Formats: sequence, structure tokens, C-alpha cells
Amino acid sequence: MYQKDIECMQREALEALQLERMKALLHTVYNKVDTYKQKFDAIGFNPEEFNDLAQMSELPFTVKDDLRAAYPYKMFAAPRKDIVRVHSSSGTTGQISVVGYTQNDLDMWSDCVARALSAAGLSDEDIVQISYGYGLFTGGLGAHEGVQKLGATVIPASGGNTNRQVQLLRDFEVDALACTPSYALYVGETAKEQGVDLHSLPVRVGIFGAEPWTEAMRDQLENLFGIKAFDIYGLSEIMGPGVGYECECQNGLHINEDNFLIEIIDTETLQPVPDGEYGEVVFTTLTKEGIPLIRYRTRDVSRIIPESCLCGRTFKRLERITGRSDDMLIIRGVNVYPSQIESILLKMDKVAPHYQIILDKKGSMDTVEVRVELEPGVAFDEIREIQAITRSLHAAITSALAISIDVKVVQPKSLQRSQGKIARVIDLRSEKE
Ligand code: DLL
Repeated sequence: MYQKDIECMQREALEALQLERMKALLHTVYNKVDTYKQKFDAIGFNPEEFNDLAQMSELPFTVKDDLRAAYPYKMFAAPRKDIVRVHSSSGTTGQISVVGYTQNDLDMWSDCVARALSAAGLSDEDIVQISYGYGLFTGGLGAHEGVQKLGATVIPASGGNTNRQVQLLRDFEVDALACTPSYALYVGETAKEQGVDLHSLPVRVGIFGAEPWTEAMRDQLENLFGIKAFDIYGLSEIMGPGVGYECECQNGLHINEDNFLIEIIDTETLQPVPDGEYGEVVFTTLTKEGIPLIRYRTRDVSRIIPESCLCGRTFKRLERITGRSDDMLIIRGVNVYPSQIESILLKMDKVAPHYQIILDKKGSMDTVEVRVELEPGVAFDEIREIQAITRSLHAAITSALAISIDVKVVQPKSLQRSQGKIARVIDLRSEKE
């Protein structure tokens, strides 16, 4: 499923394809989606006048609230009878948003996922266990159809029942595990507790995504399982898994640019920034029929890696997502993403890769505490040892982030494990208001 003719297209040809698709898309949304007709009319934009990708920055953005206001089907561009599947975003805050797929959309999606699996070194010879949740969440079914498209064997395990996950991984001779990185860690930990030697199993690839994770977490997972761990990126509003994928270089997410046009914008000026600079990721769906989106603001923060990739693919690479702007903590005036804290913790000795960031209030003061588990086998009652570990964690965070954060080392296995997307930040402040 390596589609070299597309994935390694000359830039000029790719941009010509994008322009052609963009013109058709603007025509469709203007005529079929009220939200876009209103947005375009409001700024006097005539879709017929779009003839250069440089005009992208003149187009209005789409935000989550547009989708919420259109709940459930009002932004669909295809007739309801052509919609063959519906998914929705996780909707942690307020109303969920609904995304509909036509059969062509599903075909395009499974193609994108198959490219990702193939770039991770998988083929129709392999067995892939999907431990992303199945259901309205796009992870399970999205990955599932990609595996089938590749011609590999799919084990639709879904999330949860972790003992069973280990059993499947071992007994079904699975080659690749697809789930969130935090869940992979839990599966690996459970396997170890059961005395399963993960390095002796056939599993050799991890397809991990749906939440921010770090290079340090990649090292942990690769060592724990004896695998190569690949990042996969996506979001329900745009498609689900497979918007971006890592190749054998494991250095950034190639964006499926024949289907998705990517921009990075400055969140203050809302203007596009040059490749290499950080900002908010914005996508336009070039080929989707069900619910095409123009300049959708993802809230994800990252940058385009400007150098070309050694693998030969010409699709732009998005650096791994630092985090969502909504998850950014402002600690005494300093902006910090949980992933920056993860990078530091996971490099330290004697602590396990399980942590939480607790936001709380003391009087009118906001407080932040990082809780991290002690590695199993290190004696928790060795007060001096615990103090020394705490001090060195504190010093490492202070020197890397230039802020002082309270650190608490907790007992092994005392923090909640995730079976899907993990919540790293626990905010107790609202309970006290
Ligand atoms: O998480 C789709 C997905 C499923 C991607 C399985 C990869 C694998 P949502 O639930 O809508 O969709 O959440 C989308 O999750 O905007 C990012 O903030 C975050 N996210 C997704 N993939 C990654 C990743 C799915 N590889 C939101 N790295 C996105 C960091 C990710 N964050």
C-alpha cells in the first residue's frame, strides 16, 4: 500500500492537484453548506475567484463551535442517504460534534491508514491487534478498515479487558499493536506482571496515537515491548487516524497532503507562519464529501519540519504534537505543556512512566503538583531515597522549564491507568469554587 506515485509526488504536481481540488471544494461547500455560504458572503468572497493556493489565508476559519451549532447534520455537504457512517468527537466539553462519511470518504480514509501501516513496515502478511476503542470514537473502526485495506489480518480487540489484550497479543501471534501510547504502557505492564516475556513475542510494531506523547515515551515503549513505535495522528472532525503518519525515519508525521491541506497559523495574528515555526495546526479537507471543512482550527500546536525526509516522501512532515492549546498550563506566567513535563520525568531513574499533574488552589493561589510513581522494586519506605529522588526531579524540572513545581513521588501502581486517552491533568480547582 506504499503509494509512491502519490506519497513522493513532485511538489509542483502536488500543489496543482491541491489547487484543482480546492476549487471544486469551494464550489461544493458554497452551494451545499449554509454555514459556508454565510461565511463567504460575509466577507464578499466569491469561490469562482480562487485560483491560487496563496489565497488560502483569505478564507474564513471553521471552529468547533461551527460544528456544534450545526448539530447534528447541518454541515453535511452530501445528501443524508449517501452518508454511510457517522462518528463523533469525544465531546469532553459540552455538545459533541457529528461527522458523516460517504463511501468515498471511507475508502479515502482506509487508504490513508493503509499508507500509514505500510510506512511502519507492515504488509498483508501481518496480524494487527486494534486496541483503540470501537464506537463513535474514530480510533477503532478507522484503524480497522485501514488494516483490512492493507490486506493484513485484523484483531478487533477494542480497548479494555487488559488481561485479555495480553492473551491475544501472545496467543494470536500479533505483529503490531495499535492503541494509545498510555494504553500500550498499561498492556505492557500487565504482560510483565503475568510473567509474559514481551521480547520473545512476534510483536514488532506499535501504531500509537490519539494523545500527545514524547520521544522519551517512545523509548520506554520500544524497550518494554521490543518494538518500533510509530506515531499516527488524526482528529474526528477531519477524518480520524491517518491524517498524518510516521515513516521508517520516525521523525515527524507525513500529512496525507493529497487529501488534507495543512497550514500553521499564529494564534494571535491568525496569519499563516512559515514552515519551521510553531503555531496552531489548521486543516482543509480537499476530498471529503460528507462533511468537508475549510481551514478547521484544530487547537493542536506544532510546526512543519522544513527539511525534506530521507524516506523520499514529499508529503510535509508535522512535528509530533506538543499538545493542545487548551491543555497548556500557565504556571506563574510560564507556558508549559504536560508533554514537556513528561519528557523530563521519563528520563529520570527510579521512577515509572506513570504521572499526573494536579492543579489545585490554596486560598486564592493556584498550585501545581506533579505526581509520579516510583519504579516497582524501589523501596517506598526508604525515606532518604524518596527524598533524594524528589529533589532530583524537582531540580530537573526547575532547570528545564525555569519554574518550580511541587513534586510528589507516589507508590507504584497508585495512579489511575488509562484504557484509551489518558487524562494527564487533573484540575481540582473548580471543586473548590
Ligand atoms: O484521537 C483520532 C485518532 C485515533 C488519532 C487513533 C490517532 C489514533 P479525536 O478523539 O477527535 O480523534 O481527538 C483528536 O487528539 O486534535 C490531538 O489533540 C489528539 N491527537 C490525536 N493523535 C495524536 C497524536 C482521535 N499522534 C485530538 N499525537 C487531536 C498527539 C494526538 N495528539
